[in-house]
Amino acid sequence: MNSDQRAAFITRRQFVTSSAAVLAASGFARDARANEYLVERPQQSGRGPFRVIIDTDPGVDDALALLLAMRSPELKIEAITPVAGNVPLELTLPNALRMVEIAGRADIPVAVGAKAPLMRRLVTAAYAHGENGLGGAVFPEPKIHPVNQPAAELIRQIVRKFPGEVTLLTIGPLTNIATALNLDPELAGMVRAIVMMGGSLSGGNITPAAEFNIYVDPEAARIVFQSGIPITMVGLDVTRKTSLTEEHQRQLQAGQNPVSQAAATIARNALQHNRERGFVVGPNMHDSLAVAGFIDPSLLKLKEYYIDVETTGELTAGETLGYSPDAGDLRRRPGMEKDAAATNMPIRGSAPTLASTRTSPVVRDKFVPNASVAVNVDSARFFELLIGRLSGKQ
Ligand SMILES: [Ca+2]
Repeated sequence: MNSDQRAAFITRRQFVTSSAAVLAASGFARDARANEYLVERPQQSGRGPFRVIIDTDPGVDDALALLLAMRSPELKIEAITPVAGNVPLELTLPNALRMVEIAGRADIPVAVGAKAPLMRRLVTAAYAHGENGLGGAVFPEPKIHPVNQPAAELIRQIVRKFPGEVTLLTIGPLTNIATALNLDPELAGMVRAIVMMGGSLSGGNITPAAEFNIYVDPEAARIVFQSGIPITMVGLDVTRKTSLTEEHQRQLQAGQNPVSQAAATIARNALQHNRERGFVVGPNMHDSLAVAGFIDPSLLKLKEYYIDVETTGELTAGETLGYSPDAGDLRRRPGMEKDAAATNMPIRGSAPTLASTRTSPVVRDKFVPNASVAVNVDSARFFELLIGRLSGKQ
């Protein structure tokens, strides 16, 4: 496939992505009138199991997300692929192995991912996750080992083995996923969907512009957003509403199983870390929300956007831009949402510089959504699911 063919392929795939059939298949219902995806209940009973690969950088909230996933019968976890992010790979890899061991799920292959972003030096978030990535919670060295294939290769093999079936749950920087897509140009067309913790349409957390996962590897994120794979973006817009509390910690502590006890230890350390650093908010369960939103889509309210990633800004790299003809100042009054001027909204970039060969600010002629972005969350029901699953109550 040459680059022109690939561009046409992506355009077609993006068109298909926005179709009701794909959305229904991915478990989200579309309310055409509001152009939003609303609850479709009941979802939980009988949903799945779905084949998933979890790409992760544990990470306090990753650790709890992994434990949640491994206790959820809706998921058939084909692999876990640690990547450098919150802390270096030397820590995210053993942290992932520890969680697999604690959950008694040594059947799940864990594959070694990327040590560094595609084109940048690694920036970590030890300030939020502690030097060991688990808020300082100490667990024994894992006894189990990763498989031989590198993460990107294992992702490729699994997706090719089950074309159209595998959802990528990505809760770290997107380096492994972009590497897999770069290895195999046909792979994007075989991935069922991506459910991503990442991005924000309402400001960042590591810079005013960027959410951490996208900030760490914006070039990888851009490859993923432009891949044509149907994406659900669970970003800071909703994950900011998932602060863990002392009460949640007590509920985990009361759970009489190794998973609940480990989660309680991590939660206790994370709360203490947050308190000592004086953070007013959090610790937020960003990654667990992405996993929970896949398990039970009725937790999230979604809206279609065209998402692009800033990669060249001196201060803003990793910012996710959300284009929509019916958001912000561009929205039309009822009855005019389908006006040609609205639906033909071009995607506008920065004004061309004198030195550039680009002469127009328009980077795409027409709005075609490439992601469903979570714009609201039922936080109470999210925590019921998270704490219930971890503590063994549901
Ligand atoms: Ca993470």
